[in-house]
Amino acid sequence: MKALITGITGQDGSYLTEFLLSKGYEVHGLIRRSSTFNTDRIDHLYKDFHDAEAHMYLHYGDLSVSSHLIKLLSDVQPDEVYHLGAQSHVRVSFDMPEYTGDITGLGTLRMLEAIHKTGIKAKFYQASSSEMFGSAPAPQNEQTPFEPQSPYAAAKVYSYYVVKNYRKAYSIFAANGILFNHESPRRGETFVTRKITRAATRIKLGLQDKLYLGNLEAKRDWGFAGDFVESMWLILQQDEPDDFVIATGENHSVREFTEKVFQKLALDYKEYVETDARYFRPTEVDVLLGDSTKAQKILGWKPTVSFDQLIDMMIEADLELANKEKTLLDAGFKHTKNRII
Ligand code: NDP
Ligand code: GDR
Repeated sequence: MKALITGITGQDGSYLTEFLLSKGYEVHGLIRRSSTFNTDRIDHLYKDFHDAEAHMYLHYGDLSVSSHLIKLLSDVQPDEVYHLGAQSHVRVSFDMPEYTGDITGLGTLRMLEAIHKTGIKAKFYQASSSEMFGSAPAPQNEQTPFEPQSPYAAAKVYSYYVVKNYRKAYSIFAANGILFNHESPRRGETFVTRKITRAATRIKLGLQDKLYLGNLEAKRDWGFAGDFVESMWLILQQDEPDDFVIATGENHSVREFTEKVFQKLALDYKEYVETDARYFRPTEVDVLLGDSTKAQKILGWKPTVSFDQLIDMMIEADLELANKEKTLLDAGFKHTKNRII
């Protein structure tokens, strides 16, 4: 089987690639040209294409250019397409609304049009999001009406509906996985969980003094990315295309997450955490809590990693990173990374 993944360099793309390779798939990924390396998360999976053991192939392109997508689909002829590529940061979508609409919204339409125009019989997975529920009361399931609260969420709602439309209009196997927040040691460092585990571990080792956050009262249903990518595959193994909510069914506030991380490092978060207005959103999503009964029944999917295990996993990985940084500093090297987040 052949899979094509957009967003292969992202958190989910890397876990999904590992998962599909372990199932014997040949995996093709769309990557953007960048002046710095952007393949950190998949470097461990890469083998030179001359190597007989190579099963992952990368192709340059961009979701803003239809011709790239049409060519890629014609060249690869995938059985399954996992469309994960997006401008995925909610706060940033307020700063870059038009770009977010173009990539996160129209990018999906371009992918579907490419499947339609090339006539390829690929199954299509769309990375829909719990952000689409926005201010709708919790718990949220497949019947909950969308009330998007950001340009990002509005773009995902657009994508959700074009998926349903192409399914009906052209009989394309196109399905939405409506995934609630999922995290891991590979989570981007500007998303709140990783920002917290990264900062707390650096504070523990004396590499940082303060952590500046936005709204501490927002509640999210946080799961482990490794569990969640499996649901993407299960959704495409069904006989009929359908839409599924994927969530743990448990939520916690940002404050609770922060307190727990610092506590596990024997620190009191109140001594280190301050709020900064720049991290608040013009419109916030206060409470997300997913009801994934349908996925559990039909897909047989359920999460395996608990909230506490997820935090432990992220702390362990970030402690190792902070230790490396400290070792370099102690040996006289300069700070290797100054982040703007
Ligand atoms: P990331 O932000 O980690 O990854 C986004 C990916 O999209 C990266 O590979 C990025 O490439 C790629 N990308 C961005 N812009 C373009 C472009 N113009 N052309 C081609 N590729 C592009 O996201 P996640 O892995 O966390 O999420 C995967 C998908 O799932 C996203 O669509 C996200 O919106 C959605 N989602 C995520 C959830 C989560 O909790 N993680 C929950 C629900 C939905 P590069 O590396 O070059 O930047
Ligand atoms: P989210 O994730 O917006 O849910 O989108 P994020 O981790 O960015 O925010 C979660 C909550 O934490 C609050 N918060 C902060 N957030 C960030 N990034 N930085 C801060 O300093 C901070 N302080 C408080 C936010 O206000 C919010 O309430 C993620 C992305 O992966 C989307 O692509 C995906 O669709 C959704 O999850 C489901």
